[in-house]
Amino acid sequence: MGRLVVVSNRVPSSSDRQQPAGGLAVALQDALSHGEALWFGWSGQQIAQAEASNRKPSEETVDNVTYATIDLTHAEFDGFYQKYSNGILWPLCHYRAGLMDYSRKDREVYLTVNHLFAQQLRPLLRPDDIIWVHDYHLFPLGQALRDVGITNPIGFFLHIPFPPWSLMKALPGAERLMHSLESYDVIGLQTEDDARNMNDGLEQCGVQTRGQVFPIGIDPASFAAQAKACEDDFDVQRLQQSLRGRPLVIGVDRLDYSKGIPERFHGYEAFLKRFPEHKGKVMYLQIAPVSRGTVEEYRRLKQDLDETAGRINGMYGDFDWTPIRYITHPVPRHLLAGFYRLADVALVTPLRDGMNLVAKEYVAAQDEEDPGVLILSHFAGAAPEMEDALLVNPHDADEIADALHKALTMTQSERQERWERLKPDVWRVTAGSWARDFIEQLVRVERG
Ligand code: ADQ
Repeated sequence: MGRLVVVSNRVPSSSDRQQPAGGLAVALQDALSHGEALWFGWSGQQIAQAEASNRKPSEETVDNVTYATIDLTHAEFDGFYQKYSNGILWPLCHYRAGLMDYSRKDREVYLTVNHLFAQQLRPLLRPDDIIWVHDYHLFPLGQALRDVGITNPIGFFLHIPFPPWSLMKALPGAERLMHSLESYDVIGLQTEDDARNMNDGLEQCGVQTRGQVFPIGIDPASFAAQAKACEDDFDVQRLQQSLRGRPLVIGVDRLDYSKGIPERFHGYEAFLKRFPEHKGKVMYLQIAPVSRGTVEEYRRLKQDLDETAGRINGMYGDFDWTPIRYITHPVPRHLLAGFYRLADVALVTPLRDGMNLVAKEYVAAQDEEDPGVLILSHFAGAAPEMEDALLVNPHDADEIADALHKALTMTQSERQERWERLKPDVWRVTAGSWARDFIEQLVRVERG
């Protein structure tokens, strides 16, 4: 096999690479460690239009991996990243067409940046490279690479859901987008539902290619070891002492409307109302670092959450008890692992999610003698593999309330049985196996 070339919107910075905080960097760690590799994408830097004409990728090689990045102009960042990727494709793929703020101009910028990626990547490519493109920012990159003469095998993986064609076609130019997918040799999606939706769309548009399912996982062994090693960490101990023997319910999400955090707060409120015996006797910690804070919809969400948490704390709290501890800054990964292990219950209730790695991390972090309970939304991509979690409809506050009560009163033996049944899948489908399976398919294409 030739070199593996990964293309994603963002390339992790050198500090992110030293301590990858989840996401793609962690998932690809294993795949990038075998042989020579190139990772190409946006640097995260913005430049003025005047500096754009003589742009060239800047390259940095660390061990066997070369990281090549380009800067985007302010207008490219705005149209490609903020508006089209995060203001149109993200809501639409999460079944929220109503939040889509479409403009033809942004679509043009999106296509232009995809062509820019192709032009800038082309001189760095070798004839025997295999190319792996990631996520919705780069749907048309395969086509753009073919347009500049690249004939290498190209794969595409979509990390987020793919909606039914009846919804997807609300996107002006959706058919063109589906046709552009024909340039890929392998297309990967997270779940059977996503693959069915995409394949139906491809069929309706008369496109021959088809998507396949490659569910993503975590590195459970190292995550479990990290969680255990963190038990005595100063900050984990601080959290434990602050609980004063009360059970801990934890939520960990990027602050995003797809994660269902307001609905979760309402579920917790319904729980306090309907099961008052838990008042003052439980702690709910929600960690939700601000993401995409410059997009209007995300600002509105943050305001809504600030208000809802404040209202619930004001209404149900007491002078010695705060119902929701809510923080909007990130927590280092090793501490997260320790917090998960300490938590008696995890609330993972997205309205729609490609996979949701937090659910898998929570299972991996548990103490097998005394595991906690996972409450998981039916609409997380992880749900079909995790039927022994307490599965809930996140839109139903009472269902979340019932699940919380059930989790907090569950016997130790039931908790153990459920966890024993959740564990094998988390250990079987890992980040490493996901990347290996996908790359194997691409290599098969290369061999013809
Ligand atoms: P995300 O939407 O970012 O990813 P998710 O899979 O839950 O969602 O989390 C990715 C990583 O970020 C996890 O490793 C998690 O620990 C970390 N993370 C989340 N919240 C955090 C917090 N508050 N503090 C610190 N770290 C936090 C997208 C898709 C998902 C899909 C992944 C991978 O939206 O559905 O599972 O890609 O394909």
